[in-house]
Amino acid sequence: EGVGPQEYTLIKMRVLELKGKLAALEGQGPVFLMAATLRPETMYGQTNCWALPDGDYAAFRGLNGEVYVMTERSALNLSYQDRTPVTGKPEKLLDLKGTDLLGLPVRSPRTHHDRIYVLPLLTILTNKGTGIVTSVPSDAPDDYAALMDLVNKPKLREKYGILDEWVLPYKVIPIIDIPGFGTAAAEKVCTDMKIQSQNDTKKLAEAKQLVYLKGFTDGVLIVGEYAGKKVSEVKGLIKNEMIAAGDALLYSE
Ligand code: A2H
Repeated sequence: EGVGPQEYTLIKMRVLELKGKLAALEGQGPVFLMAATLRPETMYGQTNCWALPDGDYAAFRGLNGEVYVMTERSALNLSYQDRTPVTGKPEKLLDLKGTDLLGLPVRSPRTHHDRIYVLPLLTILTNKGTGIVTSVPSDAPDDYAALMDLVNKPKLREKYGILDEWVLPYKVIPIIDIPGFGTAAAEKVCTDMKIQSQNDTKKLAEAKQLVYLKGFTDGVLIVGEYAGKKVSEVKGLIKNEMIAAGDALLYSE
């Protein structure tokens, strides 16, 4: 990666039912999965969220009596950024595996659906961000390819215990128009490049380059209160509004 720190926006996704192992967090305060993104302006297009099934996660005491679920490494970084109660000492409440998170219903800011579900993404790196990723298949080629894997491969859903109703009702939501790419740029690029799965990493890296840059420089939002505005003009505004509303935090690493 480049020189200097990378700044992410952590999107706070409220867990709506403390199922399975998370039942141990009952009474500890509102529980949030903390998804790291570089594209806060795309949150209108979320269809699900991602965790790494084999990944190690934990629940930590956050600000204002809240609970944050993320990797231990990212919780430590966040604590040094004064976004946990004690600097340099994140208080761990519960160890979790990615498999404990799969199928949890969450409510995420600016999302069209009242609830979206945690699904498996096998290409998540645990040494980047929080290990939780939000899914915007209209604009992120990785998200589109991984969602199509789950839609098209019942065996894959079965392997991870993913119910059809967590996946199949959630279609790509057009949110940004990019001249030459249309309103579902990631879908177009994945189709044009014949990307077959989330493991098509070389092609996906190329696809990502293409739509990421174009989306920022030429993209125009087509939903929400900034519909008609260029992404480059409103990205910072949307990010700051979510932070002010308590729906997001800044995080650097
Ligand atoms: B982005 P960079 Cl719409 N492992 O958010 C793998 N990928 C991760 C991750 C991890 N541990 N943590 C975050 N990410 C994803 C939205 C998005 C993103 C859109 C379009 C492009 C895009 C919705 N997913 O990223 O390596 C997150 O996905 C393209 C670069 O730090 C995060 O932003 O450059 C991005 O990768 C961070 O990637």
